[in-house]
Amino acid sequence: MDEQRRRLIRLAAGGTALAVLGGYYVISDDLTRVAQAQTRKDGRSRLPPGQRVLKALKPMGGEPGDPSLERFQLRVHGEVDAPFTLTFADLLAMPQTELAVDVHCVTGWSVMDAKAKGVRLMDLAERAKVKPSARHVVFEAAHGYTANVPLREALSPKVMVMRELNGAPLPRTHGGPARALVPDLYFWKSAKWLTGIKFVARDEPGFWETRGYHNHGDPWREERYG
Ligand SMILES: Nc1nc2c(c(=O)[nH]1)N[C@H]1C(S)=C(S)[C@@H](COP(=O)(O)O)O[C@H]1N2
Ligand SMILES: [Mo]
Repeated sequence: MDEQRRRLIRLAAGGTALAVLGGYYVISDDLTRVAQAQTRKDGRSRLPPGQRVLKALKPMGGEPGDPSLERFQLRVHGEVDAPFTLTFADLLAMPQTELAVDVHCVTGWSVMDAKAKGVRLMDLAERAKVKPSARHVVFEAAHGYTANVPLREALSPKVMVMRELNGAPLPRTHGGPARALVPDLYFWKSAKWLTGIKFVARDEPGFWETRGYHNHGDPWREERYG
């Protein structure tokens, strides 16, 4: 991992960095206190340790993919019996799920209650007939960005291919036309400009996982770096 990013993460985790990577963020101390006092249905604290709450999701950069809905393709493949490729129209024709989710960036900010709409990964996995040999999911995005997630966690009903944010088409800066959304792992796992979902038997650490980030990335265990 490059030294500048490492330093930014250290600053953000310490609560002092407000200007981070390509924009500045308004951290709300009030929203942070509210979230810290709440408990999730699964018993975990609403806000993972070392995080502070931002009012709205901020674009964190990355190399954007093709914005065209006509050319959009999502390939579902790997350790499956029935691989397929979806157009954007195909994606819209699948059952749609709407969720309010909290997301947690490794640099120290969280956003609570973002409204996400899209297709659950578990529905795509069912359609692809995932083989028993599959153990991990690799999200594949434009320009070679990838992120790995254990299969069991990827099949959580909260994990989706997201195409709307807060009632509007997912902005390109946030990964539109469609991105992965894995709310319970650090946000780098949620690959923007998604092009593929690959099921694999053996783990394949992704873009950040091979650059110093933790291979798993659980915010409640502060699995920030490897
Ligand atoms: N394709 C792609 N996806 C990506 C990234 C990226 O650089 N490229 N960055 C990741 C990181 S580090 C974060 S924190 C989130 C940021 O998402 P946002 O820009 O919508 O806030 O996207 C993740 N997904
Ligand atoms: Mo990030």
